[in-house]
Amino acid sequence: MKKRIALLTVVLSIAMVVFGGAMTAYAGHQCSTTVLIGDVDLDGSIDSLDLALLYAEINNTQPFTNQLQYIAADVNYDGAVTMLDAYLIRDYILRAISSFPAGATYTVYYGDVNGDQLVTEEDLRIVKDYILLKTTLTFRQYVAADVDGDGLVDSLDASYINSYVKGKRDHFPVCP
Ligand SMILES: [Ca+2]
Ligand SMILES: [Ca+2]
Ligand SMILES: [Ca+2]
Repeated sequence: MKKRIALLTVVLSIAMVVFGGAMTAYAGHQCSTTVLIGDVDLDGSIDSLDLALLYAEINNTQPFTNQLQYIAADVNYDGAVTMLDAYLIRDYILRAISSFPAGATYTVYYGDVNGDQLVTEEDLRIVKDYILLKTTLTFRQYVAADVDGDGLVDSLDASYINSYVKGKRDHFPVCP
């Protein structure tokens, strides 16, 4: 029995070193947030409330207040929030389908605008181009670029990303 406990302790210690190391590397890497696809009100479950909010957005009676809602609502992953998404969420609630074309979740890596899961000069360039009206951002890029989480992508975000790329900061204001 004692041997077993000793063995368990060793295994747990190894696991802690391995996972602890991975978590440290991850935290130093960058922060992220994961959205449940179909969960339009971002409350963690997919139900008729999500469908109601989606209809309100499509009909322009009550536009989304959080950019993450667009990511959650675009369940067919075509880059737009339309009735096609509403039909799929309805079918999901009715259990006619069990998954979405966009998958189960989507993870936003803050500062990573080009989607390579790194924050580099390339991301900074895209954000600067957006500020100068030289390019547009998809809503997935928009959320990633808003590194201070104020709902806008502006020169403040660019300066945070610049500091991050230059190694002068190791996290963004939006990170927990
Ligand atoms: Ca929900
Ligand atoms: Ca869509
Ligand atoms: Ca911002």
